[in-house]
Amino acid sequence: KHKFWETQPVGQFRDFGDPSLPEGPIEPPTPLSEVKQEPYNLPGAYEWTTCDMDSEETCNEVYILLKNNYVEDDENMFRFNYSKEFLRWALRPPGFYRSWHIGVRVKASKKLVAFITGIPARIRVRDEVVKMAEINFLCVHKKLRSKRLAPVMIKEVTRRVHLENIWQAAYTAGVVLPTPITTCQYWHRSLNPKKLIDVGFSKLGPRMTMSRTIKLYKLPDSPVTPGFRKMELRDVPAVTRLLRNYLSQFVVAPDFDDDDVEHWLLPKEDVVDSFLVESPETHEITDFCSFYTLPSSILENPSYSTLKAAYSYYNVNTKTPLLQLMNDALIVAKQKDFDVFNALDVMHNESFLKELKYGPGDGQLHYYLYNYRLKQALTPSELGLVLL
Ligand code: YNC
Ligand code: MG
Repeated sequence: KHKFWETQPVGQFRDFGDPSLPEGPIEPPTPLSEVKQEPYNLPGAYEWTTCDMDSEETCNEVYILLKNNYVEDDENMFRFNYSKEFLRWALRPPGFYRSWHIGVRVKASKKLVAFITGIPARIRVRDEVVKMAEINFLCVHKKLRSKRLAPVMIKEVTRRVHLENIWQAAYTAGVVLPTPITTCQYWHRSLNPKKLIDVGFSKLGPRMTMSRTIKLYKLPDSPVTPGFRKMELRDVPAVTRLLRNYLSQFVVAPDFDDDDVEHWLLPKEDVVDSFLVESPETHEITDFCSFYTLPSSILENPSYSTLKAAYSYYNVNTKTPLLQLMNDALIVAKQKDFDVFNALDVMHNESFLKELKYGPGDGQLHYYLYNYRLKQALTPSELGLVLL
């Protein structure tokens, strides 16, 4: 059934829940000299290219490929529209490898028709920190689908990850593959219900009018928590401490240091927003929340072309109730003109989703590890990892 995935070192459906199999790497690393030195073969009309995301021209080609061919919802009404600034941020974290930003071009025209990326990350699984690649942005042009190009791209990124002496990876997908470590659900909190209904993102509830719906989702004009403010560079050490301590409770979570926090969480306009609570008395940083900006193109709508969506990222509370902290996040997202605030049911998110009027989405997000077996699947609340 999975001609490609059956050949890969991933938990196979038949082994799942078999207590005799140990947790950890499925295959041991091979000596680097035994890693294939040449790229995998592509069909004759295509060639590999390494995409330099510093180059305005290349970044634009990637942007256009994804804008026209990347992930859509089940009903093909919306398609992710990652911005160029977002792509640069997502693909150039501390220690990134340019060789892991892999494109495929048509030899004759040089047109970019496929893409896959990896970035390095330290991910903790129980009490072991594992160097991994996070794989993302796998995309094949719509006209080249179902030609088995994806397996070649996955093998090529794997080869280039192996060349850096890294043997594990983490990734998410909307499709079921062997074998999810957990399956999460997106929840959506309307900020601009009129537009969401007009574009078909949400429906007017039964026995609801538009004006009652608008009133239902109304929010205060500004955050209510005293000391709630935007994160700054000087906050990096305190945020790292807060986040490391918080993430230590989850079974799978990133192992962030100061450099990672500066890259991933310091606010970057129209890419990532982070806020914290600084105690007005002690000036201690007690709580933190963040979200990233990922608009979607609205396909075939006469009045609107983009849906402005915020995605919950990492949130930590020690003093402020999580419900209040996340309501303040909704308030600042509304101030910034987002139409909707999305969150997965990971970490402690379940505790605020219903009360803050999020509704469950359709479609699921499956999390995977490559070459690392877990004895049992996790619940979403045991997962402390958010991929972009
Ligand atoms: C997918 N999303 O099952 P089998 S998520 C992984 N992730 O193989 P073909 C996928 N595998 O089942 P197409 C996958 N989607 O026969 C399909 N597959 O064993 C598998 N969509 O290949 C599929 N982006 O080329 C099958 O299919 C085989 O032409 C079929 O191309 C697939 O970024 C795709 O959703 C997804 O652009 C490129 O449909 C195409 O359909 C497309 O005939 C729209 O492929 C955009 C989209 C996916 C977003 C993502 C994470 C990717 C993770 C890849 C796996 C990484 C493994 C770790 C590597 C490093 C290891 C180290 C160390
Ligand atoms: Mg294909």
